[in-house]
Amino acid sequence: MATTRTQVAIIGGGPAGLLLSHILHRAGIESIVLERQSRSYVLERIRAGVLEAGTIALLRAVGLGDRMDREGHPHDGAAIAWEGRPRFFIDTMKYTGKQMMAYGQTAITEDLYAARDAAGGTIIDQAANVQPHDVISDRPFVTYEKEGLSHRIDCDYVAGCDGFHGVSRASIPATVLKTYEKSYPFGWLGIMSPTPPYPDLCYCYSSRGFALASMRNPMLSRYYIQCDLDAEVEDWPDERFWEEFKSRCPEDMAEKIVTGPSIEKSIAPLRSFVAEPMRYGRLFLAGDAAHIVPPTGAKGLNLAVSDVFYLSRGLIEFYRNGKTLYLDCYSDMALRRVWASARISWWLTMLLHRFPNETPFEQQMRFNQFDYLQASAHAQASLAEQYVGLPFEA
Ligand code: FAS
Ligand code: PHB
Repeated sequence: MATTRTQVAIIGGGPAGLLLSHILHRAGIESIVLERQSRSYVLERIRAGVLEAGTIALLRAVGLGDRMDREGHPHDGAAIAWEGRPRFFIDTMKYTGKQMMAYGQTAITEDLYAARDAAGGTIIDQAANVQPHDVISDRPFVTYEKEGLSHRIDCDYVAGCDGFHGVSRASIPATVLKTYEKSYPFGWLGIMSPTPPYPDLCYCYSSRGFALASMRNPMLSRYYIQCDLDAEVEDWPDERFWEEFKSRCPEDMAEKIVTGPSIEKSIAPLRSFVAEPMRYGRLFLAGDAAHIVPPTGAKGLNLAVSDVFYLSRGLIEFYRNGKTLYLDCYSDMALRRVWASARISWWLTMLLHRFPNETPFEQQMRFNQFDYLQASAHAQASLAEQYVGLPFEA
């Protein structure tokens, strides 16, 4: 078995793993990223699209802001179009002085790959059967297979950035790990189309179900509609999607939707999931490996970024001055922000979707919640500060 050594072994080459490797490199700390898939496979996945203010600031601070600032689309908030009620705007600029940014996860991953390549970073793609070992000792290591050969990486720490279906969380004993989960009785059918997007980020509440208009760039639109859990992409030819989408938004908005062929179409189930603690010995979980939020609040990718902020701060403190204060409080600090994002994502999901078999009383509660939002500057300020992203620092 070929053996190498690094300071931090990172399992997973998505946004969390690549960003962690990038930030550690800038602090002179070595890492190796082990990614199960090929680079093209990782880059073909269509995922998040909206960045919180904290993510924007961090990407700029670590030298990843140029393309984002050139090609991203800043937003002073997001609109909520509610059937039969006045348009509402989550005005993050008015209440927090901060903006969101529409800039796709694919672009961020491309930027991260480019930065790691430029720095001579080690990303091992198509690494099979990656396994962390001895993580509660002070000499952990990771094994993997590639092209029929077995490899071992000795390290000081292991970062589990391998997403919801990864191996890292699964390697924490059930006697240690506590998980919390909620599944929603619907999914999101998303399409990407090479058309000029609707100008605003707009969430729509309709008696027919939820819809969302978003974007990636001036010629790339991203749209979603709530769909049944058993829906199949094949049941949704473009024509049917566009007709249904327009039927869920107000007329003045529907008129502005530029339809076109879809270049990507997929269905994602919605779930809330949190695993505690996010540390087990010298293994640290970050990103979807530790938590999943329904995309209604545009929080998933942004939570991965704040996890990496806390974890990189702890690792840098250790390698710079041998202290482990930030590593020791990593799980608590990350989880405080995880739960806040999990709650607002759940709250927006409950507010904006039609639930099968909901009672008239439950519908009235939803309508009144929206009316209160319209009427109260305090409620608007509270939603705005959570939507734009709570500060990373406690
Ligand atoms: P990722 O899942 O992105 O990356 C984990 C990486 O680890 C993957 O590349 C995987 O191949 C690799 N891996 C897994 N197991 C491994 C193993 N055993 N060995 C080695 N590598 C392994 N968030 C939003 O904010 N807005 C959205 O609209 C949105 N839409 C989404 C749609 C879908 C279908 C999904 C699944 C997620 C969506 N998300 C959205 C959330 C998403 O953006 C995640 O929050 C984000 O990808 C988190 O990044 P990572 O934690 O790096 O996890
Ligand atoms: C997206 O652009 O993919 C997007 C935007 C806002 C969300 C979820 C997804 O809440």
